[in-house]
Amino acid sequence: MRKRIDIPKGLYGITGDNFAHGKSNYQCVEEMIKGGIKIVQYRDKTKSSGQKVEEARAIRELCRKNGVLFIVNDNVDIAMLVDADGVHVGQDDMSPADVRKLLGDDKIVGLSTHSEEQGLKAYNDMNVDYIGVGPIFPTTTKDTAPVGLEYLEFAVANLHLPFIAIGGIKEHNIDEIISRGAERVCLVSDVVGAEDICKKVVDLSNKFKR
Ligand code: TZP
Ligand code: MG
Repeated sequence: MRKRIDIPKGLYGITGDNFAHGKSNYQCVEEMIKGGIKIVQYRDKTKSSGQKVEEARAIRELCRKNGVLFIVNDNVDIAMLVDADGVHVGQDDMSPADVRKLLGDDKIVGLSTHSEEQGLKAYNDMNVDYIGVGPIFPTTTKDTAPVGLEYLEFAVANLHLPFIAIGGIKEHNIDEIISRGAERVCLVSDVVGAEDICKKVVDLSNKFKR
């Protein structure tokens, strides 16, 4: 049976150039990497597939040069084309088992979960290397109702696979997440919307060290 691939602890980066005050996704990822981020997901819900391939390919090379894991959201075809390290899917996307069939055992498959039931199902599915747990707090970045801290607490206690706490998390409330035992956290708008993304990543990463 395959073993789950380990996922770096600390901050998990996601692109979102709509929050980035004119910076491109590439520029945002450059700054995230300077700040020390070790895993980045390419997520873009508006560009054409041609534009996404071009952008993903460039960011993939940037990540490779810097030893940073590169994950593609939704598009298994784009992930395969650019030789990404993995794919992240949601509950309504291609199933983790089908993604696994396409990618093989050596790539990372991540799955968004929004409830205890979905979390338990993913925990029992060895095709899934990590899960997203959220949105913890209200967010405008994704159209899903917040699940609250209860699901996070359930995940810490019961789901022994790497999970990324996500959704409405900001510098001012990340301590509530880390203090509950989350070892991996993603902040989309707070990071890419920061004036100095590199400094933001450094400051947030320091919060895991206390
Ligand atoms: N999945 C669950 S919440 C979310 C995703 C991609 C968006 C999180 O964005 P933000 O800006 O950190 O609330
Ligand atoms: Mg999706």
